[in-house]
Amino acid sequence: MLTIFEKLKNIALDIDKAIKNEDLGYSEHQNATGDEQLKLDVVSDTLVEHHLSDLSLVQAIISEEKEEIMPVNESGKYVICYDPLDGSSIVDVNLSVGSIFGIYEAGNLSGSGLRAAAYIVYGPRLELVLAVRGRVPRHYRSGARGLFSARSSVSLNEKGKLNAPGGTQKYWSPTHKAFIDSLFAEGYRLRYSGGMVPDLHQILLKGGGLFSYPGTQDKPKGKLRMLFEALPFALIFESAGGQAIDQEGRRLLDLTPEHIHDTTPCFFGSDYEIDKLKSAYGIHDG
Ligand code: AFP
Repeated sequence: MLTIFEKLKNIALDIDKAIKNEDLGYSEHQNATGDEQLKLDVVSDTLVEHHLSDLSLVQAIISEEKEEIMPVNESGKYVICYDPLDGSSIVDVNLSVGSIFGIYEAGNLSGSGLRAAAYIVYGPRLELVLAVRGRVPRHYRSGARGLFSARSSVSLNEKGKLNAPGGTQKYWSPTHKAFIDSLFAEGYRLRYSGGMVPDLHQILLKGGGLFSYPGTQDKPKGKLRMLFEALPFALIFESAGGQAIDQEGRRLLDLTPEHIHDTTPCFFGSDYEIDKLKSAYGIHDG
């Protein structure tokens, strides 16, 4: 696993350089879910592929930008699912964006098969958060010589102050709207950039809050992809002492996608906000 983490640091440095220097225009392609691909999406995907495809530990890689699974080494122990550049729609206006990685047991592409997860934040600083199942996530930041040094462990308080509500409001259900309004009425502050990596990173480092991307009238199954986005962040939130559930109150880590590009409604937060969400949605534990 350490070899994979070392590779992620190299990927972070390379994609960071590409974001700063490469053309921000569109390529001529769409990705597997029909989104227009930026040239930078393609470059980032190629960089990740280049770094991960020479690891004997890796059986296959699955990219948000690729339709199919890409085999690497048949006897590898892990399958790595990744979103090489999350936040394509905000990179042109110079907001922070990220990369997300889920490291799954080969043969078990599901929440229960997720062994470790990581994300990189390309912001004013380059940062990395790594979580191995059963251990508290670690937070790293790059320094003057590009080397990553450990900052601290990441842990959530019982309750936070931030509210990051995703999706188009006019398509929210009345239940969801009433719930989001009730958090603001309690004093929660709006923090939403349109990039799940910086939005969730902010909640994690500030000790709590809620990020939601519900099923909506226009996207009943939500927007965020299970293998590349929702499950990796679920592992990171649970490892930090928080919760991550879907709209029926199921732990995201109990879910299994039918297809590699499946999406799910998802909610990430500290205990207080997730418990409040469950009661607003009429979800009973057990
Ligand atoms: P893009 O990569 O197309 O910018 O999408 C980013 C994202 O998948 C995720 O990072 C955001 O949280 C979410 O979409 C924002 O979606 P809305 O704009 O619908 O709230």
